[in-house]
Amino acid sequence: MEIFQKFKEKILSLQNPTIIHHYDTDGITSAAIIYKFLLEHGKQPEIKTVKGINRFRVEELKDIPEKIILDVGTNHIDSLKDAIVIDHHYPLIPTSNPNLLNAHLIGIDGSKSISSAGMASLVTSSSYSIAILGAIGDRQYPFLGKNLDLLEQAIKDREIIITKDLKTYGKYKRPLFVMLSYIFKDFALDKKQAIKYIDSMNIKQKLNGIWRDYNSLNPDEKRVFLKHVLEKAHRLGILNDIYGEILMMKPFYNIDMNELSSIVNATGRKGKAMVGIKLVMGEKDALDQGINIWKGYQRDLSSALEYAYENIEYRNNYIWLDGRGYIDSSIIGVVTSIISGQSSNKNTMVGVSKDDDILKISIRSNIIDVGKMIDSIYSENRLWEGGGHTNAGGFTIPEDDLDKFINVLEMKLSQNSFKSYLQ
Ligand SMILES: [Mn+2]
Repeated sequence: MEIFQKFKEKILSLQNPTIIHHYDTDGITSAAIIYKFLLEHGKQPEIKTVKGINRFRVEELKDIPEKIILDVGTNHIDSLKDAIVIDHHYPLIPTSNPNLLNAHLIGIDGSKSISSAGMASLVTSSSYSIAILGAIGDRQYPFLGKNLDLLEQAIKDREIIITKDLKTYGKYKRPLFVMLSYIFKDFALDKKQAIKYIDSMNIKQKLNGIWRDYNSLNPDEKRVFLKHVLEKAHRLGILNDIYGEILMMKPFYNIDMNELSSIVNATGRKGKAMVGIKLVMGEKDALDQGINIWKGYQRDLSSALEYAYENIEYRNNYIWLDGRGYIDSSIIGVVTSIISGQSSNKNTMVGVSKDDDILKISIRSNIIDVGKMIDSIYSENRLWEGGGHTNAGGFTIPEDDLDKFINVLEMKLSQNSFKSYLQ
């Protein structure tokens, strides 16, 4: 489309651009695509990573000259002075700013069929595999529409290969028993059982004192190992969850793209997005750094979950988690998702965390349409910025407004009202 060419020219016309990007996988992959493209055209772009843009953050960003904003910014473009925004989030406010390239405004469904990384790859006509990694990060599968076109292009260019294998985490650089603890609950609770189980297959678990990983097994060992693991998974009814089609991208043919996406996501959330950017640009050294960051992120996540389990409150129509001061705003969303998803009952869960005096509120539900309820609250109070989809969404509000916010939320969730937001 002509519009992508127009934005290609726009970003190439900048002298010393600053790339401002969202800190998740899609934001990082978008940044990598634009960064790589600008480097190839002799520019030296700066990079700035943000957790999000809300009206409190606009002030610190608006005076940066020659901004290219990726995977955030649609709703603030008019206050961001000449910023070029490439995004796929649904615009909450009507705008006809010529510097906004938003999927929804050019007839592409940005929630399902393209990520910001996909938009960036169409602008630069490059990096189709990185675009797919962005879509995986935003959980846009099965691939539809533009994502499917990008995947086909990446396969044609031999940037992505598809094969069948374990879909689990930890095939690269994690001991076999650790990898199995991600698959089987009994092994998660008792790692010694996992070690015994692998011993029973006559597979050597250490080489020169170092634990071996799945990728280092020879074909015979792999066959034996898979036979046992797949049988166990079949007995437990989780075979399709752990085995099937996987995607791998150049030059990381020993790690699947789902896992790569988790690693990249962790780099951003731990304040090391540059490692993620170098990683998706294909620097092999960055992979080991990324894995170490991912391990640290997993530790943060388990201590946040521990805190959450001890502190959740079952209120009338929802589960409440106040993580202020204990759970980082980069983690509250995933913690809320995990706890809400683990409950066998239908539930709505609300988690809150704090950045300075701004609160991040995460809402998850399998009863009400979260996006619909958020839109309704936002339409009544434009100072509480929010957005979401059917099952997940959230708000950014000033801390002083918390009591008022809870009142509004409880009213929306009350017996009389919540029927209008059913999924
Ligand atoms: Mn995105």
